[in-house]
Amino acid sequence: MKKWWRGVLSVCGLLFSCAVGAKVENMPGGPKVDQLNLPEGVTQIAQDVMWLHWLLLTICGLIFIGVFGVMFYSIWAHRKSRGHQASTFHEHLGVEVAWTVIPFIIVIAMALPATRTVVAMKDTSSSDMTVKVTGYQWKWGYEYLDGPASGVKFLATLSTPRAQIENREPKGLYYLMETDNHLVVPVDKKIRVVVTAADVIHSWMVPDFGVKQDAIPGFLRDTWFRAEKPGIYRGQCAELCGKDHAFMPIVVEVLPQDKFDAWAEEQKKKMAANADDPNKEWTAEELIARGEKVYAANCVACHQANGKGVPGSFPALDGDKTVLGPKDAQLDVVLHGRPGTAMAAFGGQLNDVEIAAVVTYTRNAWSNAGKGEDPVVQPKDSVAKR
Ligand SMILES: [Cu+2]
Repeated sequence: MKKWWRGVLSVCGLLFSCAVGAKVENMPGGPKVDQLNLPEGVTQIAQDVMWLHWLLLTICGLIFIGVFGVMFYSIWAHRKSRGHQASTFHEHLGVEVAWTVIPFIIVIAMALPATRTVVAMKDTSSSDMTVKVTGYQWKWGYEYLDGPASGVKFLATLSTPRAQIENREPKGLYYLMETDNHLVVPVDKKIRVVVTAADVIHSWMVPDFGVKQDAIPGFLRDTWFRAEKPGIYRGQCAELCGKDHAFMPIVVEVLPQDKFDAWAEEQKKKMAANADDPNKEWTAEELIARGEKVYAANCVACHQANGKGVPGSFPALDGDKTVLGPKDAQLDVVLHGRPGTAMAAFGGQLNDVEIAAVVTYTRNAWSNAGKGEDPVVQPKDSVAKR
């Protein structure tokens, strides 16, 4: 056997054994193993998009074969060695009309069904429910504007453990495609989605719904879907939005109406129970315990769990002079961000209890404990600094 052939065989063997060893499975609601086609989808729009995709691809494929077939045949059949002479005619009315009219007809034939689907995608009228979606670096915020869950709002953050991301643990089935909270909607209802962003451009994409809408700061864009089957569907941010662009997945749970109503009731009760009172005095222990959770959900991606940051990109908080200095300066940075850097303004996403808790946490975590000024920051300090 030739040497190179043996090399090819061993590489193939290696690839095959990796594929077997890794035991990759289909991700329910997400991509399938070796999936090449678009997902079947659970909305009319998704099915229309799939049909259009194949229609247009087929037309383009036939044109490709036709044009290149004629070209290669002509080159082969009229080659010089056969004694062919180049013809020298100029202007041919019949040919010129044909190559104008035929492509025009093809373009119109392709545009008609495509336009019908694009118009249907943009028709958000007479919806049953409206949800506002806000893109943040790097998570999604959801707010129910009407319907049984009216007033319910929450953030959906990546829930894949850091240990899997840092290769300290084997990767799970839903690696980077799972969130702590799901957008929950009723089945067979027209859900209008109003999309915006708080920092940079993101894009809210759920392939199974045939939905992909840019989230642009300062603008409201809307789209819609009507999921025909209950289940969990997964998507991702589809507009490059910075370091953790790949870490802000979308999980949508479609429930039967009665289950959705029960979920809405439960969320409202939970929100009432968790409503934070910014006038309450908290103990240091309470603030630190709450702050640790806020830190894990909002700060850990850049400043890291050990507070050391990422040298050259994101500053350490462990031993940082703002964190150890007067509380007002740190509150100002956390509430309003630091212009010209990646430090976002968290005043719009977190309430005053969460802000005070996370600031208190950073002042008492790692080697900062007992070193700085103002070790305990109360929610009312955050209110005053807004
Ligand atoms: Cu994004």
